[in-house]
Amino acid sequence: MDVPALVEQARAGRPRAVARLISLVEGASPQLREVMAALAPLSGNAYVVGLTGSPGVGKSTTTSALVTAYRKLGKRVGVLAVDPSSPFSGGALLGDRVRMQEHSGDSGVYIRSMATRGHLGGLAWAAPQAIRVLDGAAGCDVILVETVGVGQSEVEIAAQADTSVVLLAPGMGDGIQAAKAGILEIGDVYVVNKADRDGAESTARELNHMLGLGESREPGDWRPPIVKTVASKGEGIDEMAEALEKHRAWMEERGVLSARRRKRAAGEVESIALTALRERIGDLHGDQRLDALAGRIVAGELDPYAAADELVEGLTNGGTADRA
Ligand SMILES: Nc1nc2c(ncn2[C@@H]2O[C@H](COP(=O)(O)OP(=O)(O)OP(=O)(O)O)[C@@H](O)[C@H]2O)c(=O)[nH]1
Ligand SMILES: [Mg+2]
Repeated sequence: MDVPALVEQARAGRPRAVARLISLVEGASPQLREVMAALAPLSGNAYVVGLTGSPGVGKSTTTSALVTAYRKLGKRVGVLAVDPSSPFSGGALLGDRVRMQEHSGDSGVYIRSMATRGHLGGLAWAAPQAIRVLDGAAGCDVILVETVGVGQSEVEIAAQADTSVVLLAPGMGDGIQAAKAGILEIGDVYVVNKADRDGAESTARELNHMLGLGESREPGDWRPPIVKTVASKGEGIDEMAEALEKHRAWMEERGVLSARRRKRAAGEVESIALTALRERIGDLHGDQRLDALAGRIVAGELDPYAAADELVEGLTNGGTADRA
C-alpha cells in the first residue's frame, strides 16, 4: 500500500482513502508508523469535541444535529463513534449509523465507528490516531467523538478532546450518578437533552447546584454552562454550538488549548513507549538476561528494584539497534 498516495487522495477529498487510512491505524498495521509520520506535519487544525453520557441520552442524535449546524457554517466535520465495550466495529453502533444517515451523501462529513475493547491501550491508543487521520488527511475542521459513558471511558475521552461535553437526560437518575461517575470534573459544557420530557428543569437545577458545590472559581475561570436541548427536533443545538465556540475562544485566550494538546501528546508518547517496553520485556521471558537477574535476586545479591533498573537500562541502551 502506497501511504503517500493514500494521504494525497484523502486530502483531495476521497472518502475511501480516508477509510483505508483509518483501517490501517485501527488495525495496527505495520504501516502505522509511516501513516503517522506522513500526517504529523498536516495535523493540528481540527477542533476536537468529545461527547459522552449514559446509554440512550441522545449522544448520536445530538452529534448528528451538531453536524448539521457545522455544515451550515461550511465546516468539514468528522464523527468518530467509539464503543469501548465492544471488540467489534459496527454491531452496537448500528443505531448510530441510522441516526447519522441524513449525512451519508454529504462529502463534507466523515463518519466512522470504532471498537476499542481488546485493543492494547484501548481508547487511549486507538482514538487519537483516528483523530489524526480525520484532522490531517481528511482536513476536518471539527471532529466530534461520541463515547458511551461506561466506567473509565468518559474520563479517557475527556483527555482526548479539546472540549468535553457531558450529556444527561431527565428521569434517568443521572444527576446523582453524575457525582459518582466523576463527570462533574470532566465536563466543559453540560447538555440536558430530551428537554421535551418532564424533569428536564429539575435535572438542570440539580446539575447546576452540584457544579456550584465544587471548589470556588477565580474570576476568569471557566464556568461550565448547562444547555438544554431537544436534539431530535434540533432545538438548543445552536446554543450548544455557541457554548462550544465560547469554550474554544476561552481556551485560546488563556493558552489552555495548547496546554491540553501538549498534555495529550505527552500521554500518547507515554502510552506508546510503555507498550513498546512491555513488549520487549515480554520477549525476555526465557531470555538469559532476565534469568540471570532473577538468579541474583534469589541469591540475595540484588534487590528487585535494582534488577528492574538494570533491565530497563539494558533494554533502552543496548536493545534498540537489532529491533529498529
Ligand atoms: N424525546 C426525545 N427523544 C430523544 C431526544 N434525543 C434523542 N432522543 C431519542 O432517544 C433515543 C436514543 O438516542 P441516541 O441518540 O441513539 O442516544 P445515544 O446516547 O447515542 O445512545 P447510545 O449510543 O446507545 O448510548 C432515540 O430513540 C432518540 O430518537 C430528545 O431530545 N427528546
Ligand atoms: Mg449513540
